[in-house]
Amino acid sequence: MKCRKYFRGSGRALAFVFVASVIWLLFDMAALRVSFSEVNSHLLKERVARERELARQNKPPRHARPININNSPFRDELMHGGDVDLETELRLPNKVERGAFEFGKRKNPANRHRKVNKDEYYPEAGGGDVAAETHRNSQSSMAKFAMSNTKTPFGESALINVSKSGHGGKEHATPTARKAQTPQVPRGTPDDVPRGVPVHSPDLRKAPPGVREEQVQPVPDADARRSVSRQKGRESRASSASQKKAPSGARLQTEKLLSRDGKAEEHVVKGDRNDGVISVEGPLNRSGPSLQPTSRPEALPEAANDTSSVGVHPSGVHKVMLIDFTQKPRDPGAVGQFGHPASVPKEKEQEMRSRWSEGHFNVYLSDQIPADRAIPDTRPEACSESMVHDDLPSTSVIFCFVDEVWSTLLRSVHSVLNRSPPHLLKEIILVDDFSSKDYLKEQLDAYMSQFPKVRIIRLKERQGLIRARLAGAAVATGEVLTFLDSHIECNVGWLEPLLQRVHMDRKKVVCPVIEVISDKDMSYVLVDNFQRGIFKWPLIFGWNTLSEEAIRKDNLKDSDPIRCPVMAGGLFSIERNYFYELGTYDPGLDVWGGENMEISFKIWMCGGEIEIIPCSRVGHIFRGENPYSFPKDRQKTVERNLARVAEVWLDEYKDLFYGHGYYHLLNRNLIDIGDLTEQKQLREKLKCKSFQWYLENVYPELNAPLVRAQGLIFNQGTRRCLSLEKGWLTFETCDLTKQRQQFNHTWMWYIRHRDFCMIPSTTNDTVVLEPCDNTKSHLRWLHKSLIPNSAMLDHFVVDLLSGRKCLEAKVQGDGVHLNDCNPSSQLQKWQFTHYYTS
Ligand code: LR7
Ligand code: MN
Repeated sequence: MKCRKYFRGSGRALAFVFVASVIWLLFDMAALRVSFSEVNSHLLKERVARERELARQNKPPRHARPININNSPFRDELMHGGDVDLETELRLPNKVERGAFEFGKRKNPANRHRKVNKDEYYPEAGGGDVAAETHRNSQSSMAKFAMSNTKTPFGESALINVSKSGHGGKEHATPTARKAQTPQVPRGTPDDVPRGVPVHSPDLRKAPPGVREEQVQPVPDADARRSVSRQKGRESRASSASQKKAPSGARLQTEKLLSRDGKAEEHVVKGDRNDGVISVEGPLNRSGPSLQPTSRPEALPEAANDTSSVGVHPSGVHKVMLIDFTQKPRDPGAVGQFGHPASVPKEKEQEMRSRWSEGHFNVYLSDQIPADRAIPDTRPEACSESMVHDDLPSTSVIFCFVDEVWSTLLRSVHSVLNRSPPHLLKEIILVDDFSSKDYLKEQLDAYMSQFPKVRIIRLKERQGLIRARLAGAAVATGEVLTFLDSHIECNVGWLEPLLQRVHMDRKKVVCPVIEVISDKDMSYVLVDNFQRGIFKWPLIFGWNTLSEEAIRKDNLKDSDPIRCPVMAGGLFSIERNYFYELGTYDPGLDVWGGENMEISFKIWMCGGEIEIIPCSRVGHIFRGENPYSFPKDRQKTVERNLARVAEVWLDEYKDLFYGHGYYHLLNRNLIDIGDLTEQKQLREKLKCKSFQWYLENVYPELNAPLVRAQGLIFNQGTRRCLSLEKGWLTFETCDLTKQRQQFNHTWMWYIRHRDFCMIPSTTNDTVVLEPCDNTKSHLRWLHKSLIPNSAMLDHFVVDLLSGRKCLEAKVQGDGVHLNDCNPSSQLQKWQFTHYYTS
C-alpha cells in the first residue's frame, strides 16, 4: 500500500524520471564504449604484442643455429658465405643490388605486388552498374553505409567526399552521368607544351600569382554541390546544435565553390563532424600579399595554421577522412586516370625511348597523366572504419629531389595537397639538391607560388639525399616530419593513420605501405599484405612477408600496424623533436644509400619503434637506375656509407657485414670512412641497446652467427683434435670440455683461439699464433674442398706470395705445418664440430 502511494501523482512522475535517467545513463556509457573500442583494441593488441615480446626475450642464444645460403643472392660470390634462412625474397633493393652489390640479378619489384583488379577497383571502367558487394575497397562499404542512412562521425559530409573521390563506390558506377557533370579537361599533346610540363597543366600555370590556394580544395561536382545546399538548409539548426555539443567543434575550412556564373569563389566552410552539417558563409576575402615560395610558413593564413580549430567529436575521435580534392573536375578519360595503365601510341614510341633516361621510367607517359589523377583506394577494408584522434599533430612534408622529372614532382606535391586534411598539413618543403635542370628553377618557383604551403629550399651544392633531408628538417615547423621521395602518389586517407600512431606514442616512427607505380605503364599497383622491411647481409634491404604463424600468433588483421625491423628509407613520419633527440641521420653519410639502415638501427636500439601502417598507402616509382649522377664513384659511396653504419651500430656483428664480401672495406688505406667519434658518442649518450638486443627482440628471424664455424677441429689423418698448449699447436684426443681445443673460423676466415689467430710464417712452412686483427688479410684461411664442385669443407687453404699452401698435421701428430695442397691427403683434411654456413 505504502509503495502504491509513491506511485501516485508527483511521486509517480519522479519515479519515472529516475528510471528514465538510469536507462539513459546506461545507453550513454554503452555508446562511449563503442566509440572507443577501436582505439582500445589497438592499444590492447599492442600490449599483448609487447608481453609476447618480453616472453620471447627468454630464448636461447641465437647464434647456435645452422645457416642456409641457398637463397642468398650473393651465394656464388661467397665461397662459404653464411646467410639468413628466411623465406624471403630480396626485392627492390634497387641500386643496392647493382654496382657494389652485383650479386645475382635484380628482381622485379612487381613480384611483391598484386595488380589492382580493374573490375574490383574501377567499376566505372566497366561502364556498368557493378554491385557494391564486389568492391573490396572501403568506399563500397561507405557507399552501403550511405544508403542505409547511417551517420558517420562526419555525417554526410564524409560520404560526399567518398562519392567525389573518383575511385570505386556505387556513385561512380555511371561514367555517363559523371561526364555530364564534369567538363572535360582538354589534354594537349607532347608537341604543344614545353618538354617536361604535364600537358594538362597550362591552366594551372596560368593561375594568377595573387591567388592563394594554400588549401587546394575541390570544385564540387553536382552531387556535392547539391549536398552542400541541402546542408545549407539545415544550417541554423546545425550550428546551434554544434555550439551546444562542442564549442570548438566548428571546423574552419576553405572550400572553392562554383558560383552561379561559373566563377570559383572561396568560402569559409564550417563543418561540424558531429552531425556532418556544412555551412557556407560567403566568399572569403583573400587580398593579402602573395607569399613567395620560400617564405616562412608563419605567414600562412590562419585557417591553414590553426590546428586547434579542428572539430572535436564528443569522444575525441573520428573516422579517417577520405579527402581527394582536385582543382578541376576529373576527366575520366585522361591518360592514366584512376591509376589505369597507360600505353604509348606506336608513333610516340621513339620519343618515349629517348626520354626514358630523364627519369629511368616512362617519362613520356608521366607527362600525359594529370597531375592530380585519381588512384584506386587500395586500403584494407577495415581502414575506412578506423578511428583517429581529433587532435592529431601537424606535419611538414619534406621532398628532396635532384633533377626530378617535372610531371612526377608535381604529381607528388599535388597528391599531398589534395589528399591531406589541410589542418594537418603545415607545409610542404621542397629541397632542391642542386639540380641541373632549368625547369626546376624559376619555372618551379612560379608554379609553386600558387600554393603558399609549399616552400622551396635550394642547396648551393650537391649534398645528397641525407643532408638534403636534414636541410629540410632544419626549417620545418610542423610537429611531425614526413619524408617522401619526389616521385610518389599519396593515396586517400594516407596521412591521418600515420599521425595517429605518432600521436599515440611519439617514439613510433611510421611508414606507409609503399605501393608500386609502374615505371613502364605508370599504373598504380597495390602490394601484398603483411609485408615488412628487413635486411640480409651485407646490410641489403628487402621485403619479407610475415609468416602465417606470426600472423596467427599476434592475431593480426590486414589493417593492423606491422613492426618493421628496417624501413625502406624514403617514406616515413617521425616526430620532429624525437628526430632531433635521436641525433637525426649521421650527416657523414653521402648522397644515397645506407641511411635507412642507420636510422632504423638507431630508432630500435635507442628506444623507438618502426611500424608499417597498412591504412596508409603511397605509390612510388621504382626505377632501374639512378637518374642522377653521383659526385664520386657510386659503388664506393654506398659501401662507405654502409661501413659507417656497421662500425657504429653492429658491435661484434660487424664481422658479418665485412665477411659478406666487404673485406676490402677493412683496409683503411684504401677507403676512408671518415670520423665516427660523434656517432659513437651519440650512441653512448642515448644509452642505446646492443645490436644483439636488436637481433633478439626486433629481428629474431635473422640468422646472425658470429662465426662461420666453431668447436673442435678434427684432423682425419691423425684422428685427433687440434689443441693449443703453452703457446704451441699440437694434437690431443678430442674432448669437447677442453678449452684449449676450442677454435673458431671467423667471418674474416681466421682460425682463432680466443684472441689469437693462426698465421703462416713468412720465412718457412711453420704456423705461428698472433693477436687477431681483422685488417690483416694474410691471416685468412679458406675452408674448402680441393675437388671441384664438392660441397665438402675439409682443407684449410692459405694464399701466400710463394703460392697456395694447405694446413697439414705433422705425421707424428705433434704439430702442424704448411704443405703443397693435396686433395687426397688425409692429414690435410679438417673438420669443425659446428658449421653455421654451408
Ligand atoms: O643526391 C641525391 N639527392 C636527392 O635529393 C640523391 C637523391 N635525392 C632524392 C631523389 O630525387 C629522390 O627523391 O632523394 C630521393 C630518393 O632517391 P631515389 O628515389 O633515387 O632513391 P630510391 O627510391 O631508389 O631508394 C630508396 O633508398 C634510398 C637509400 O638511400 C633512400 O632511402 C630512398 O628514399 C629510398 N626510397 C624508398 O624508400 C622508396 C621505396 C623504395 C624501396 C624499397
Ligand atoms: Mn625513389
